[in-house]
Amino acid sequence: MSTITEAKVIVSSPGRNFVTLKITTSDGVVGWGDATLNGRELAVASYLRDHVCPLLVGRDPARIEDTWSYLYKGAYWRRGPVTMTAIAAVDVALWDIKGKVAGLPVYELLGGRAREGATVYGHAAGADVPELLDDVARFRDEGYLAVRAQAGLAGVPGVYGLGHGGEVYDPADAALPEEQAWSTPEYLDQAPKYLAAVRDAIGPTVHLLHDVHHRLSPNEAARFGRSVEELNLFWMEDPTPAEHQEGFRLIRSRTTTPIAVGEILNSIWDVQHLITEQLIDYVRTSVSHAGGITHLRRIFNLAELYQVRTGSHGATDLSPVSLSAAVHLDVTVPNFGIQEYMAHMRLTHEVFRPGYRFADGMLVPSDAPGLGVEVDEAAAERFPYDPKYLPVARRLDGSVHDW
Ligand code: EZ4
Ligand code: CO
Repeated sequence: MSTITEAKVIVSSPGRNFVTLKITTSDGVVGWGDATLNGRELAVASYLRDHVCPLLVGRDPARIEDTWSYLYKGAYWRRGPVTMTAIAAVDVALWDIKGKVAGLPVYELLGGRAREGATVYGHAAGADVPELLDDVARFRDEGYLAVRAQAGLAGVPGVYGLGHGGEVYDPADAALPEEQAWSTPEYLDQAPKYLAAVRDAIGPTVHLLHDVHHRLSPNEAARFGRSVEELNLFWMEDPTPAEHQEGFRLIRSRTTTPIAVGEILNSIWDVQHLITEQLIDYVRTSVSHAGGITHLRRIFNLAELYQVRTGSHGATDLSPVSLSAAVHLDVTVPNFGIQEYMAHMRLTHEVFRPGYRFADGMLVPSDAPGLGVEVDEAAAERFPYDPKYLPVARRLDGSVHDW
């Protein structure tokens, strides 16, 4: 029997921080997993190094389900972003190994392709409307079929979704959390106007998405959804914080604008009522933060029963290892909706060499065995951990708001 001989955690910052798990077997097969939790990277690194890696050595790498249950039930302490990200990294690395052992890409192990590739959306943003329209046009020129639009609000410095002029937008940009301003009245006034300008520019059929980023109450979100109904958004994302799943019933009953939720949720239990009560249209849980391929597939299968489609989180804080795993799963599930795709920066690709490629508005998975992603450990050592935090939002009266 093949056994796991080593499980090693690599913390590296090629352009941004990533936590990567490398599992090696007695046959010399290597599998990769992503354990990056933005702004809380070292907590997951410690969870893995101190509490999980010692339990993996000697185990059969083929027993993915057993290892998943062992780590989930065996911890006693269930769910939560740190635990579920750590389990995800192990799970994804074991799927990578299983594919390499079988000589098959992971999507073949998951039942084979149901589509040629995963349609993706890119992130367009601008400080004002003309800048946003230019950015939207750039994505259209690059062949994207779907684009997310975020713009600055006049009179409100530093709202979510705007870059600082770097190569790509990354909100975790400061050694200590940056403080940004927020005004719900300005947002409710200005956002529908800039989204209307984008819809006008791109025509009726390009998919247009928007991230509210947890900023509204259920009633405000209902009002927002109504005010953009004629713009035919593909979705409004995270209209209100999702700890309160019942809050979505109010939004749902008052607007037909589709709703997407789940990037900060970690388990099937966190999305159970959102799905079974049909309170959302798209579930955004990801491979890396919701327990890996094994658990995310369960969430997607549950969603299929209720006509909820997938729309996984895929920002730059999910490493190319996660994105590879996401694309393998995306092409196999019947209820695929869309995949978020923020292309990683050049430096990131000095460490991670993913096999997926962008074509016809889709990410097409690699046909190589396993996940088809290579990680250059020597290159990773050139980029030590660099503390970076997500911003905090304050209302104009100084009180803390949801960021
Ligand atoms: O703020 O990934 O839809 N995408 C997003 C992201 C998140 C970051 C947090 O780590 O909301 O930009
Ligand atoms: Co989001």
